[in-house]
Amino acid sequence: MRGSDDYSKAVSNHYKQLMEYCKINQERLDRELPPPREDLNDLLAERGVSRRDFIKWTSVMTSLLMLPPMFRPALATAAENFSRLPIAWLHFAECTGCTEAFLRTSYPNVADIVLETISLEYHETVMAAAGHQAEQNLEKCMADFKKKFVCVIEGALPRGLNGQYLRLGPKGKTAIQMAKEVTRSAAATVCIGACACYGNIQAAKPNPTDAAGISKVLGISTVNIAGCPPNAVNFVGTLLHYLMFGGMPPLDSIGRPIWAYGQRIHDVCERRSHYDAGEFVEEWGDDGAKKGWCLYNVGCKGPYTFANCGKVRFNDSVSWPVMSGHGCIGCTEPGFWDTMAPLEKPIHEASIGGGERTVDNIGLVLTGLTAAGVAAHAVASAIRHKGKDEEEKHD
Ligand code: FSX
Ligand code: SF4
Ligand code: F3S
Repeated sequence: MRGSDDYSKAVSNHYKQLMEYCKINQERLDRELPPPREDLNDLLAERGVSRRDFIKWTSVMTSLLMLPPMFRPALATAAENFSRLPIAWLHFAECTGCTEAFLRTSYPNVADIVLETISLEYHETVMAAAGHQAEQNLEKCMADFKKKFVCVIEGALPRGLNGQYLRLGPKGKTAIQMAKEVTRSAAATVCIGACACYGNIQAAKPNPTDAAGISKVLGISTVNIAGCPPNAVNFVGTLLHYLMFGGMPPLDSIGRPIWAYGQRIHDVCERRSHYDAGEFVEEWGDDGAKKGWCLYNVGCKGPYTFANCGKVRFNDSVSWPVMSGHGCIGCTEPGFWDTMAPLEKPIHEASIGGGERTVDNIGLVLTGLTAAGVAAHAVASAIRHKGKDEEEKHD
């Protein structure tokens, strides 16, 4: 009994300290960041979102970020400060589907409205400026907000022909050159989408441009919001954490925030009971498909994939791939597409472990890897040491 009392006391002290840390950080940001560009409360009212709905959303986000309810007001403040965080958003080798998915939502929820207030100092798809003027915007952002802005990157970096497959801007810089320059002056680098995180389709065999993800090409640590496209909630939540604690949330061993990518799709899937009962869809449209059985035999890669898609869903939480009847194709994992092919057939498990029903063993190994990643990252540590590491690397 005494042991459990001591434990509760230790937990409560830990959260009190974390709250203190959060307060200090929010006061610091208040002094350092520019004034809000948008009034979130006005915007929410304009879109018909009541204060009550906003409070409900802050409770959900607080619990998604694995924080106790006492952090809800601090999260609300972070959401109101979202438009104060300067962002330089770069596009390299990709389809722009990530930006499209974030900006074109038909039924914007609170996370989408918060995202609308984002302070984009530079974003090739949505800014009005072009050519030299656009480049000046980027240079101004780097000078005015040195080590205070966040660099967001969509797309992979082609390394072939000395980076010449992708040249950008009026000076024709290679994507690699541009990425180096901007990430060097940023407080943090957040990769949006599988392309920036791990290379994705550009890096699929035969990879003629020798493309790869940002972290691999530049040798820096990045926060990887994986997925093709990723869920806007995972991006917004990660930046809210930054606005609360001044650092990124704990990451797994491949740079993904644990709060969003710490669970295996297969372990929280609504069709899991059918997997356990051996009830599988064998062909599109068969009886099993009509009954909502497990999609493993038609290629579901949920057993090898870590993400919160089943929990947060897409399009204002309406659905997610498995719910709509197609298996997960593993878009949040490195090596997607190659390692997840064939997409509509099971992977031949002999090549990754052997024998029948190795799925559960694979899950245990993958979960172990994630746990190792968690242990390697303390809250807010990813960024605080980054500036120093980066300067050493680039010098
Ligand atoms: Fe990649 Fe995003 Fe997929 Fe596309 O930019 S993650 S191909 S949705 O657009 O980078
Ligand atoms: Fe769900 Fe796919 Fe796992 Fe089946 S294999 S339980 S559909 S995640
Ligand atoms: Fe991608 Fe699978 Fe989620 S395909 S969107 S990780 S369900």
